[in-house]
Amino acid sequence: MVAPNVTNSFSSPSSLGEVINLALGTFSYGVSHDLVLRVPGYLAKKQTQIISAGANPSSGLTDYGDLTPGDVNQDDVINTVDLSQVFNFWNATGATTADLNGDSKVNTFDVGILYAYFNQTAAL
Ligand SMILES: [Ca+2]
Ligand SMILES: [Ca+2]
Repeated sequence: MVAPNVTNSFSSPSSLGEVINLALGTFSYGVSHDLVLRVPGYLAKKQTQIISAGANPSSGLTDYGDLTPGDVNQDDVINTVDLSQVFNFWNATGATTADLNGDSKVNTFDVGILYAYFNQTAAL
């Protein structure tokens, strides 16, 4: 088996997000809340923000920073379960969360990405 080459082989989706018009009752305005960004195939990432009425933030976008690829099943850890899901979609084409580098194919490049971040967990 050829060693997967993960250098420059994936691009992160946009890590910018915006929370718009949160409903009162589930949030209190003017106090800090933990906002969790979940992107299929990536570890979730948390930001703490003071929520106010209207768009949050009031201008611009929240920068969640770089996202970590490899959490295929979205359980907040990159492990053998994710690896098995990559193998379940082996040689699949098209959109799937097992396609970690976004090239529409599930192959050794995706396994390489998963191994690069193996055992990492979401900091929630
Ligand atoms: Ca996982
Ligand atoms: Ca791929």
